[in-house]
Amino acid sequence: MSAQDWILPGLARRETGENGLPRIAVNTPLAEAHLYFHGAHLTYFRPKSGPSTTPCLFMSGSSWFAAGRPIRGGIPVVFPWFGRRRDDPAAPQHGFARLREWSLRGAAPQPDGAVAVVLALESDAETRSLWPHDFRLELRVVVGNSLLVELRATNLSPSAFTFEEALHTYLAVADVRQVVVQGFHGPFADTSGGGWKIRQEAEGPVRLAAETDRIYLGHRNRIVVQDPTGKRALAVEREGSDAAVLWNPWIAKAKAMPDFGDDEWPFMLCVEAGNVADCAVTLPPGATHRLATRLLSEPLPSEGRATSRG
Ligand code: TA6
Repeated sequence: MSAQDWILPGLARRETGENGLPRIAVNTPLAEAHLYFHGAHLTYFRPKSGPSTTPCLFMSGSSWFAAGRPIRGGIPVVFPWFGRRRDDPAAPQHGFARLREWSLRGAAPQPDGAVAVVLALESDAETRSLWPHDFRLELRVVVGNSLLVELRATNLSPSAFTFEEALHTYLAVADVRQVVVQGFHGPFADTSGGGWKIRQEAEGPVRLAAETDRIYLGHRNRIVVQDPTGKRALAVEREGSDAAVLWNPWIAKAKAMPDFGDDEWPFMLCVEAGNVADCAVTLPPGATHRLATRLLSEPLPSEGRATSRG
C-alpha cells in the first residue's frame, strides 16, 4: 500500500474492495468499518469491545458490487424517494443516491478516539433528468464504540423541494425468528406484498414470523433488537427522523431477490431511519436537513427475556 492511500495515517485508508470497487477502510482501537464510494455505502461495522465483537451489519453474499446496481446489505442511502416512484415506475427503486459515485469531502479523528469520514454527492445533469432540483448530499460516518451515520441534504435550488430519505440499515442477527424488537408502537402501514394497509400494533414487543414490511409514521422512539441467539442487543437511535421502517423479506421474497441468498433471511433485520410518505421533508432554498441514525451493540437484558419497557 502506498503512502497516498492513507487518508488518516494509521486510521483510515483507501483500498480496493469487492469486485475492484474503491472503499475507505477505517481501523482504530475501537472499531473497524468499510465505506464504499459507490452509493456512499457503509457495508461493514465491527466494534472491538462490548457484548459482541462480531459485525453489526448484515451483508448479502450475493450482493452486486457494480456501477448502476445497489449493494445489498450494510446501510443503503435512500434519496430522493423511497420505494417505487409512483409517477415513474421505470425510475430506480429507493432513488439514485445509492447508485452514484460519491467523493471524499474529508476525514478527521474525534476526541473520543472515533474517526469521522465525510463523502459528498452533488446534483448534475443525470440526477436532474430524474429529479429536477439542485442539491448537495453529505454523508458523515463516525466510527467508534458505536456507529453514527448522518445524511445532510442541502437545497441548492432557487425554490423549495420535497424529498423522501432513509438510512436503510440491515442489522446482523443470529436468528430473526428469535429476536424481540422493543420500541415500535402504534399504527403502521403494512406494505408487505406491495400494499399499504394501516394496521395497529398490539402493545408490547414485536416478534417476526413472516414477511414483515412496516412503515411507522410519526415515530421517534429508540428501537432495540434483542438477539438472544447472538447474545447481544442492537439499539437504533434516530434524529431528524419522523418515520421508521421494519423489514424482513422472509422465505418467498428472499428467493425472488437475485442479489440475496435464499437462506440469508434469518440473519438480517432492517430497522431504518427516515422521512417518507406524509413525513417527507420540504426544504427551502439554501436550507439543510439532517437525518441521523446511531447503532449501538448492547448487552441483552439480564434474563435474556423481553423487557416490559417498550
Ligand atoms: O425498506 C423496505 C423496502 O422498501 C422493502 O419493501 C424492500 O423492497 C426493501 O426496501 C429492499 O428494497 P431494495 O430496492 O433494496 O431491494
